[in-house]
Amino acid sequence: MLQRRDFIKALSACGAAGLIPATLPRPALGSVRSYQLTAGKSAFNITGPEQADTDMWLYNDTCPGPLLRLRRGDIVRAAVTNQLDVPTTVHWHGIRNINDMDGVADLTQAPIAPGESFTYEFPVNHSGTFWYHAHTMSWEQVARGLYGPLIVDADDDPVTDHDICLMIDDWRLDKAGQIHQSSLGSLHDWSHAGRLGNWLTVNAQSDPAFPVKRRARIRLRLINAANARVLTLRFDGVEAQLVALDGAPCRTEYVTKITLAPAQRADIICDLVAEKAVIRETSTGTDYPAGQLVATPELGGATAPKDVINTTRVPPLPDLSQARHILLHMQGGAMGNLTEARYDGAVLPLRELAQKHKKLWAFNGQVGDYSNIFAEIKRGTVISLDVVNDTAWPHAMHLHGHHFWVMADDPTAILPSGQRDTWLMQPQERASLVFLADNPGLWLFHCHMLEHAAAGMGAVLLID
Ligand SMILES: [Cu+2]
Repeated sequence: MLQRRDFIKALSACGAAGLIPATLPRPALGSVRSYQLTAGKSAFNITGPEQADTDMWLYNDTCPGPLLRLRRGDIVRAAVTNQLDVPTTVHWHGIRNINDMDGVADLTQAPIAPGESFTYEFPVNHSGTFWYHAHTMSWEQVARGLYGPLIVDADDDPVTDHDICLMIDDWRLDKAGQIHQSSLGSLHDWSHAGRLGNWLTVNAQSDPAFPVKRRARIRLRLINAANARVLTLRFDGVEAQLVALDGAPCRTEYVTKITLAPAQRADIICDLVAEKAVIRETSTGTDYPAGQLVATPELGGATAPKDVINTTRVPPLPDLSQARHILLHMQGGAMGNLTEARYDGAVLPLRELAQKHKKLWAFNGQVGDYSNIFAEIKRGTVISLDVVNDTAWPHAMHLHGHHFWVMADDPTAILPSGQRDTWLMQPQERASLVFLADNPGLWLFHCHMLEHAAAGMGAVLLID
C-alpha cells in the first residue's frame, strides 16, 4: 500500500500540479450505458493547492464533468437532474443525435426546471472525441463549469500505450479566484470577442503532468471548452500525427501545433521522442504551459507499434451538382456594418437592439431566435451553407446534428480533409459548409463564441 506521505512525495517528484492516471479506463462491450449527471453548485479547486476553492456549477461536483466513455454502437442513457436554481439542458456536442435528445432548451425540449430530471437516450454511431455541455444560457452555465468529455471508442482505433483527454478552458476569475461575476453578460463581451478568460486550465489544473511509458505512443484528445478563446497549442518532445478533428477522421498529417476554436476537438497520436513532452498555449503571443507528458520508467516499456497512421475512414465529399445553396450573410458586432435588423417581427435599429434587447448579430438581416425557421430543407438534400463572415470578429460556427465538409473560394485556404462540426471563420472569410441533410428535426446553426450566440448569432434549420 502506498502511504499518503509517499503519495505526496511522488506528486512533488513529478514537479507539476498533479499526477493523473494516464490511461483512461475502457469499458467492456455492451449496449446501453447508464449515467447519472447532476448539475449543481459546487466548490472545486482550479487555482492550485495553495489556493481556495472556486464556487462553480458542475456535473457531479467534478470539473470537468465525469468522462462518459462508450463504444461505437452503444446507447447513452443519461439521467440529468437539475439541482441549480435555474433551468438547464445538456447538449451532446458533435453527436449526430436524435433531434429530441439534442438538448437545446425551448427548441428541441422544454428546459429541465430546478429540482426536475430528464433522461437523454440516444445511440452513438460514430467514434471519436466529443463533449457535453449546458445548452440553456450556455454563456453563463458553461462559463461556470457545466461541461464534460464524451469519448466513443471503435475496434479500428489505432493502438496506443496511453489515451489522454485534455479538456482546456480559460476561466475569467476575479482576484479572489472566483468566477468573475460582474462581467457575466457584459454587453462589451457580447459585441466583441466574447468572454475571454485570464486563467488557463487543462482538466481543471494548471500545467498537469501525465506519467507515460518511455518512448510511448499516446493518443491525445484535445477539447476546447472555453466560452470564446481560440487556442493554439504547440507540442515539443513528440512526433505528432493529427488523425481526427471534431470527432471525425481526417487525412493523417504530422503537426507541431494546432488551433482549436471554442468547441472544436483534435485527436493526435504522439510518439514521445524526449524525456518529456511539453504542451504550450501560444495564442496570445505569450507561451503558457498547458501540460506535460513525462517518461516514467516505473511504468515499463512502450509496446504500441510506431506505425504511420493510415486514415481510411475519411468519407468522400457528396455530389455537389444537385446541392441546394443557402446564403448566410453574417453581420453585426462592434466595428461592424449592421445598421438594423429584424427581431420579434419588427425591423429595429442596432442601437435599440443592443440597448433594449441585448441583440447584436444577424444572419441575412434577421436576429437569431428559435421561433424563426431560417430554412426548410427536404430530407436527403445536399446543402451548401454559403457563409460570409461580414463582421470584424472571428466566429466558430457549429451545426447541430450533422458534420459538414468545408469548401472555400480562396484557392490558398487550408481546409480540413475530413468533416467538421465547428468551423472557425475569420473576419471577411467566406466558406461553404456542405452536408447531407439526412437527420430530421430542428437543428441549430450558431456561433460557439457563446456570447455571440446569446446575442443573436444563430439560426434554426428545419429538416423534414
Ligand atoms: Cu461568433
